Amino acid sequence: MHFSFLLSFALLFAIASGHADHRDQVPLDYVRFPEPIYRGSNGEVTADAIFSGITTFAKLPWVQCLTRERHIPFDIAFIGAPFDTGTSYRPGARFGPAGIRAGSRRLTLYGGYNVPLGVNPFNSGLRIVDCGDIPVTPYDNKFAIQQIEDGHKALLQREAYSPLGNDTMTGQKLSPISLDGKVHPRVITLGGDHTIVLPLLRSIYSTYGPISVIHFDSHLDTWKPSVFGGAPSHQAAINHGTYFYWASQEGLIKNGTSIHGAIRTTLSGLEDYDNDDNAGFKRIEAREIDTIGTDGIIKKIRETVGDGPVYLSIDIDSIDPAFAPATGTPETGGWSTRELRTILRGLDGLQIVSADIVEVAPAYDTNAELTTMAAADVLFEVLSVMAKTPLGKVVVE
Ligand SMILES: [Mn+2]
Repeated sequence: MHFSFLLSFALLFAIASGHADHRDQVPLDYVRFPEPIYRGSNGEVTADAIFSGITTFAKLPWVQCLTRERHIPFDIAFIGAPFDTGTSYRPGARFGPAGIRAGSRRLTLYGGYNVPLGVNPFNSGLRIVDCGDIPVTPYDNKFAIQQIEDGHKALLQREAYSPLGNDTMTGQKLSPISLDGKVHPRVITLGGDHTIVLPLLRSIYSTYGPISVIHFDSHLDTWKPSVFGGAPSHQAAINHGTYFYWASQEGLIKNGTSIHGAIRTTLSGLEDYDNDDNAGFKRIEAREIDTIGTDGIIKKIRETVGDGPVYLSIDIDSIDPAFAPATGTPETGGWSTRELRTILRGLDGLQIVSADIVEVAPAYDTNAELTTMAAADVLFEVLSVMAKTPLGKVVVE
């Protein structure tokens, strides 16, 4: 094959010149934009492809989107942001991207068809890739936060591979919802602690302007630095409990159309809720699952965010530690993995421009990989919702 020839040539050249350039490394079983991984019963692909080889998210093709393959377009990209130096309690989310990828290995074993949503995101015509990780320094938070913003922007500000389709419900022509009128790809970020959402929202703002946020978390994360962390320095004031405070101060969040789900943290006092109101959020308490159920929660979310562009941020600690123990600040009394997945499927049809999952710290996981599997499966629902809904609004004639 032409490409393999070029690749072999590049590798030979690297070896011959004694210059083992990192950029020349590719996974051992690397296949560019393969046919759907599972091809029925003709024996071309066997189950061992799921547990052998180098692991990307859901065994998707690895594209070096930030370096030598920046010319390759895509529709949805997974990218890691291995940052955990904004954590208040248990560190370790820098290993989140690697852990989530390991937990995602089996997503396509049977083909990846999502029965309740009626879609196979891996076979939906979209080009979905794993871009690897944004390089993030563990020594300097200010620098790292800039790296994350730059890395995310470098992906988001490109044009998508596929042209915008028609509205899935009405069949009418769609027009893009971005500020520059172009169709941009969607980025799913694997955290990292929750601090990364500040640079991610800065990137989102550059393409979509102020955004509605759906935030699943046991904690508010809108705390003022004086309340959370004490803010001994300006840099310390930006951490995984305050990033939404800063995002709101910077005008990145659309006030009044954002909402938290699964909240159950203790507070410094009820004034934390006043502060949260001021940051632009409504709240769904974790315990509301017992009264209004998943249907009621879905309804509240949809009524709050409407049909405009929305960013989705999922803290794995929204799930109960019985199901997802490996996280930075676990809180009991959370939702089950099943409940969160049901709620996510209830977002079907929303204009989710990008998403993340954060606070997965694999060192605290069970040997059964409960948390990283939960994280991967949660993202499978997000990916399925994205695959079903093109990012566009119906053109009004
Ligand atoms: Mn959080």
